[in-house]
Formats: sequence, C-alpha cells, structure tokens
Amino acid sequence: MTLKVHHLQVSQSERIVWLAEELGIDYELVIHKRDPFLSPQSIKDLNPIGQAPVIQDGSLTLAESGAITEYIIQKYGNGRLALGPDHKDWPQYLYWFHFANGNLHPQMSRVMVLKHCHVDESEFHAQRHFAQLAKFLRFFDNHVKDNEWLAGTEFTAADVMNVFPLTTMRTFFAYDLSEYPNILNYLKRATEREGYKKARAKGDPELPLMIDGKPPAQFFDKLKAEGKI
Ligand SMILES: N[C@@H](CCC(=O)N[C@@H](CS)C(=O)NCC(=O)O)C(=O)O
Repeated sequence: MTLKVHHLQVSQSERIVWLAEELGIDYELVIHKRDPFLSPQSIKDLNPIGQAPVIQDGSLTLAESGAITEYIIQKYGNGRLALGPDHKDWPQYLYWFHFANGNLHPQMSRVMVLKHCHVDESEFHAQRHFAQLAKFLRFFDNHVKDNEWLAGTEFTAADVMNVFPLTTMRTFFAYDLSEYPNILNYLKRATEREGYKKARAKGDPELPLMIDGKPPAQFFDKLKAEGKI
C-alpha cells in the first residue's frame, strides 16, 4: 500500500512533498486546490479541522506537518534527515525543527493578521508583534550566516520545516526580506536542491519561487482579479 501525501497547493503542505522527494521514497501525491482561499471539501473530509498537510498510510490518517515529518522519516526514511542523540548537532536540530512551528510561523501569522486587519502599526501591541518578528528574522539571518544549514553542516528536516514561512507564506502577506541577506542566500541554497525542484514541479508547478527580498505577488490580489473573492 502506497503512502498518500495530500497537498493543498500554495500551502505549508509543500513541506511534505519536499521531504518525500528529498528522501526519495515511494508515495502517491494527491493535489488539492484552494476553494477559493481555504481548504476544499476534499481536505475537510480527511481532517476535522480542515487543514493540510494530511497523509494516509493504510488505515492511518495523520495531519500536522511536524508530526507527519517525524512519522515519514522514522517509518519510510530510515531516520534520514533527522539527527539523533549520538550526533553532536542533535540539540541544534531539535531547536530549529521546533522553531518553525513553535515560533517563526505563529509570529508570521500574528503579523499577517495585523496587516490584513489594517491595525494602527504604531499601537503598542502591534509594534511589539512587528518587533518580535524582526527579532526572529535577525536571529535566523545571523544563524545562517555561518551555518550552511540550520542544524550545521547537514541538510535536515529542520530546513524542510522552516523554508515555507520564509517563502510561499509571503504570498499571503507582503513581508520584505531585503534586510536579511543571509536568509536570502540560505533560501537560494535550499530551493536549488534537486528535492525542492522536484517537489515544486510536482506540487505547485505554476507557483513562482518567493526568494527575493521584495515581497512576492499577493495571493488575495490574484483571487480578487479572478473575481473569486
Ligand atoms: N500547524 C499545522 C497548520 C496547518 C495549516 O494551517 N494549513 C493551512 C495551509 S498553510 C491550511 O490548511 N489552510 C486551509 C484551511 O484552514 O482551510 C501544520 O503544520 O500542519
């Protein structure tokens, strides 16, 4: 029975397609299109909270990109792309793996909501959230200045987890990365990997790479132009 990876286009489920391509595992890719912005019924049928990614493995249905990543690495990847307790960079691996969904992505989401709601950016709490995101990005930028990959010299699942909030997520809110040259170089390294290219070609062939400093074209503008919202 083949592992099924359900990918919602233009979303963080690109992580799982990328992971599967990096590991070179046998899997079936099932593509879902946004309707018009959120998940279509086909994803809601798989996940009660309607979010992608989702995988199906025999009778198992599993959501949550971090959980799926660990599951696939352990069950199908012989532990590849994860570092274990015997590796000197294990703590770094754990830190950056969890930084993605524990800090970077949630902070991006908060700032995205503030932008979408056109809040007064000089307001105390808004300022705090913008400053927090800038702090995270400066911290990330400093880290990848001297480290080829997040856990050190080896490309790992920590990289797979962190690239989405710095690339595709920016089509949902216009965030400029020009002040972070090391992040931009890191994103170039990551997206030049064969596994990333294959994942993009299969999962989101029409989506541009969002690795420039200037913000990419906005998804909502496209939907508006198409009369979908
Ligand atoms: N923490 C979850 C978040 C999943 C999530 O928010 N997925 C978004 C795509 S980026 C989604 O499915 N949005 C559509 C919807 O909620 O209807 C994970 O890492 O898998």
